[in-house]
Amino acid sequence: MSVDSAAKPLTRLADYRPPAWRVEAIELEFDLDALVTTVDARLRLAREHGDAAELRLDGEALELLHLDIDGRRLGPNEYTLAPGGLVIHQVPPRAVVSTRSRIRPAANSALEGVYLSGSLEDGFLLSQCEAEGFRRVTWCLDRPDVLSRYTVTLRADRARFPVLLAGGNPDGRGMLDGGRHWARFVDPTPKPSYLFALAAGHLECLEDTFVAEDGHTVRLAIWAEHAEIARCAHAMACLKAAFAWDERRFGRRYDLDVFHVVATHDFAMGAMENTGLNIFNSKYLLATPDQATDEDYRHVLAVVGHEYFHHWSGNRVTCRDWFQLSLKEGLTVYREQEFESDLASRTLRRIEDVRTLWRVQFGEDAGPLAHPVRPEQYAEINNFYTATVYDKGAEIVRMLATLLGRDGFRRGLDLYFARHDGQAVTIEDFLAALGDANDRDLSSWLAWYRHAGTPVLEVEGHHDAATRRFSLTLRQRAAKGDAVVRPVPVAVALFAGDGGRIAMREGEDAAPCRDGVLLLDAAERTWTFHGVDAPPVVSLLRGFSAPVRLADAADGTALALLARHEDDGFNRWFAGDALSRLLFAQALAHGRPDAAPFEGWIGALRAAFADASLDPAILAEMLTPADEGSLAEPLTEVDPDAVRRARERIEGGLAAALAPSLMERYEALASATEADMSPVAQARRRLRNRCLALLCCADDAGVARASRHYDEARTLTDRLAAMTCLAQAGDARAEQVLAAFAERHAADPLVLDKWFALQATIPRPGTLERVVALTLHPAFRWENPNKVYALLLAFAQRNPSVFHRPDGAGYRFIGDAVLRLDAITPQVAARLATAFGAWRRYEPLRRALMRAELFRLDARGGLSDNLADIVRRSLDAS
Ligand code: B3K
Ligand code: ZN
Repeated sequence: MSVDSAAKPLTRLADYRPPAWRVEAIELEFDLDALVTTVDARLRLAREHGDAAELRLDGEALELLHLDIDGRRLGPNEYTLAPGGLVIHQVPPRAVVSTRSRIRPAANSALEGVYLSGSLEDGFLLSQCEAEGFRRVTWCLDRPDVLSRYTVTLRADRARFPVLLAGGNPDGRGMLDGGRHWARFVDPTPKPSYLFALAAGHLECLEDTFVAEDGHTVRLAIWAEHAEIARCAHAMACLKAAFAWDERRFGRRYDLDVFHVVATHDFAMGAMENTGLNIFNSKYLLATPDQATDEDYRHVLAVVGHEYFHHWSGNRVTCRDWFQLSLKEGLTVYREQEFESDLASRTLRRIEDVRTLWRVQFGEDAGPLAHPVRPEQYAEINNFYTATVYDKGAEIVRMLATLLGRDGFRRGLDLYFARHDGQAVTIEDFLAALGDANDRDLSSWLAWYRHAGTPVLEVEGHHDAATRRFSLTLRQRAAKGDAVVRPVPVAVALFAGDGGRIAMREGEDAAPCRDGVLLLDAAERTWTFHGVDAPPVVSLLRGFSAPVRLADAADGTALALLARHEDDGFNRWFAGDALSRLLFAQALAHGRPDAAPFEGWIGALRAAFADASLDPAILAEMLTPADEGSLAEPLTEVDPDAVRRARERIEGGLAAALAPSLMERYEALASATEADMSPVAQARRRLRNRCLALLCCADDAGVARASRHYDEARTLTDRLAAMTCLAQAGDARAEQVLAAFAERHAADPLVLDKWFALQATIPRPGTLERVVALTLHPAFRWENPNKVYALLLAFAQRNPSVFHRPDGAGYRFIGDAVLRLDAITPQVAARLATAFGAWRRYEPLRRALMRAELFRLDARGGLSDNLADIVRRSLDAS
């Protein structure tokens, strides 16, 4: 296949047409079996638009056994089977189309449609439909704007599949002849096909109830295999918290009688929000202190919340087409962020989100895979579940919430949900509802959805001592050089030289500023503040109020002042981070950072150590310079070895300068090793482990301390922290500890994933050979996405100096892995292949090698649509 010939034709937003047919109801009957499952489908159809009698149904990997219309069997000349679908030539305006087909779950390694999790003997069956997997279940109109009522009957051998589950409310169950049984589920609310789900097998249940404010009681059931059901208690607590929070904060109630969640180890992503039957990657559901890290505990909270919040932002109000994906994902990520912020630490969650935004989304937006939050076209929609759609989409929602204020935003969302309940809508509908509820025209916000690229914010301050006025000019420049103006809320505070806040009194002639937020709604605007005695230090983008890059070369003295005195926790961290980036740039350019800003940084960190009110988790973040990927992101001609050396200088300098404080704090936090999973205990562990890691950079005593830390560890978090220090230091004890760890956790795939990832990210020359050897480890399975992500994606994304080895061996290894995976799970192969996306930003040797690797993949031919799309876009874009 050549670069020019995409395998799959493009789907374009401009070509959207409402569906010609409505599917009022779907009745599905499954005779479940791992090898061959039979699916009977009855679609009650009504023609909605046009008078064409032809009906095209989507279908993939289905074996059609027969096809009836209104009870009459169709002959072979009455329909045409084509790749990807079935065309029935004559269908009356109202008709019941029935199909019987065969599917083969155990042979389905794509992890879309119905497939088998675990072994043929005792694994269980489950489904994944978003975005276009329902067409692998049965013949259908597989598009999100076709909403239907679902009645699902499952039949199976009772001994082999004792539990039968589908979305919706239970509607009867019973025994059949021959040891078989059945169960029926009815979903009273019309839904799109991507939200269909089933699960069947040996599953055990953890049950609880949630009683809503109006007394409605929901049965909550988390299902997992026998060995894992005891690890679901945290997830249940999170689920109840999510129900309560969405009711309190956004007035959202759950309307079905049951809410099921199923855990599987075989899942290509995090989790899936199918109505009434969420399906989760075990990684985001199971958590006990010995088998999950603090980070896992928080991820479970966030993902359980996220999927539940989709019940309204996604399911009850869904997307008209897949171009609108961010309508549900951006909004739901925002809701998830708020959930965790309200329940745990707002500042910490914001720091983590912004770190990810910079590292992943800004990079994506600057490279060949860049696309608008609402793309205009796609070849393969599965490749658009990206940081741009999710995280930049959430940033847009966050800006709107900032603009409208807490109450205004709530009013807007209330109207959006009330107006569009039961509909499939667009981003325009969302903006209209938020605007109507607040008497504002928000149409200019569409610019954020329509245009790719990260805007640059230029800032100019001017102080006039005579009039005691300070004027601040903000200017926006679109990254791609176009003239698009986006509304940019810039939250600002002014600080005096002694670190005190200066009140922002605006002049009458100025553009309005509400609660310190300046709305830059033009290419350029100026605000004038009165009563300012001396040139102030401006703290910009407080709370990271807009997803933009700041243009100005940072002033080290001003940043050091903010890193000490900002009372917005995020911007205090932000200033320190900007300062460390400045030092990194100096180290990269001339081998070492300049003394004065380095002292300023260390001084601010010393002050942070002395600040008893500072959350230990935030101090830990202040002590963590950006990773190599994030530091390299704004660079051109990247040399990953040079980036690594420069970062090590900064981190090593920090460790040396602060060693006594690090040591003292490390000792003082000894009690943080207890297996207490409260946020306070987690924050203390986070700081203690950060001190440990920095002390390891400082001297050999640090490595001995890590070894002791491992022996004394009471939590998985501590054990991994110590093992990482030993492995990264190349210490002799590392191999022994790694082996003991693998033995201890041999039966636990999730913990072994961490062991794989830890080794894949050791930034030492022999790591590639280690990773190659680990692909032969008995616990590694190419069919299992978690394993692939833990070993291969972690290597490609989080070990830049080894993945980018100048001999190209890292590229060749990942290229081979991509090809191998493409024959198994194309989605996973495509995701891994994005590791080559940024090839243009590297120095000439690596650039040529990465490009050659992409050409090699392309030349192979027969690639899946998923992979072909990533390869083509990576090479194509100018
Ligand atoms: N909606 C799913 C993602 C589906 C991905 C399909 N390739 C999970 C989520 O965002 O909640
Ligand atoms: Zn989601």
